[in-house]
Amino acid sequence: MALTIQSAQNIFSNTQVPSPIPATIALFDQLSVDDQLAYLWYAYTEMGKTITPAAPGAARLQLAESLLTQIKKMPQEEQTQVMRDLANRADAPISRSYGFFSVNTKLAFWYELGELMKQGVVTPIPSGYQMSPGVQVVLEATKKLDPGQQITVLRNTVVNMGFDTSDLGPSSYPKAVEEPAFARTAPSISSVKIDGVTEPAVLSYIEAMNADNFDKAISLFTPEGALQPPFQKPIVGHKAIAKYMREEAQGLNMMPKQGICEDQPDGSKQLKITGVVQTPWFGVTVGMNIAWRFLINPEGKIFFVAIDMLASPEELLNLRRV
Ligand code: EQ3
Repeated sequence: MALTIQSAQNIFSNTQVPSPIPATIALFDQLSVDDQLAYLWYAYTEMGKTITPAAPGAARLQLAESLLTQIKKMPQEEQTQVMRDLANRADAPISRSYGFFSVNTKLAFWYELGELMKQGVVTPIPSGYQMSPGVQVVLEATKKLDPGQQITVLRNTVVNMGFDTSDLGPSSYPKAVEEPAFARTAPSISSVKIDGVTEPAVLSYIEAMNADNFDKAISLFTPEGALQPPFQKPIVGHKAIAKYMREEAQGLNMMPKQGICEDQPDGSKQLKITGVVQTPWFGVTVGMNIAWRFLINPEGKIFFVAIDMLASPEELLNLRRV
């Protein structure tokens, strides 16, 4: 039987535990725009007591510089309006430009705005703002998450801001810019060992990703292969996966620990591997507990891999189907 992405998405589904991240984001989405901005400020400053992101390099900040310069020159009311537009995904000039930014440029933009807020150059909370009880509910839900889950909530809210440019025609796209490289925080491990797993495609995948060697990683996929990032739809085909990896997978440190491999009657293999991933934004200070679910075709190529955020550290050992 031919492999399909739809059936691949369900492999090991009965070993999965629902993550608390989407529920927290759903609570956030219900807040008014001013409450969302206030929540982000409180959550970020609270988190900053224990973990802080690394400052983005000059090259990355340069991509956001023109917007930041405009905002710095604005009176307070206008600054607040820009932030409301971003949170509202409004079709306003700055929100539209932001909508074209890559994920990491969006994060760098907010990182810098956060610094300007700490310096008192930009106002964090709209003047006369009264906090609604809903903010406290989302903050309490956030406190219960582990640091890896907290930074995922923050990241996803930042990614979802700005005007949705996906439906605009290619003629409106700004000139594509090369993603600046992240400096690696740890030397990549050259020989990967995963308890219970010897599948060459999987070991080579981790090795290539830990060296930012995306050409090598892509060559391990079938031409119609797919990669499904956490809480997203599968990204299909070499070209789309390569674009995604260059934008979002640079500088990651992947530390798979254990896994299982199940041979299928058609010669394909299904593997589930759990371990920890570090992002260059937080380096060794935050480990995200994740799972990779691989479907390897009979020729040893990756047909599908899903990356899932785990609900709890206990789930790291939750490999068997029940
Ligand atoms: C200024 C302030 C505070 C207030 C204002 O009102 C609003 C906002 C938004 C503010 C600023 C907020 C800021 C600066 C937030 C910054 C958040 C950051 C830097 C978050 C970074 C998170 C990074 C994460 C969660 C990365 C996760 C990566 C993973 C899980 C990668 C997995 C992958 C693997 C393992 C693969 O094998 C394939 C690729 C893939 C990438 C999917």
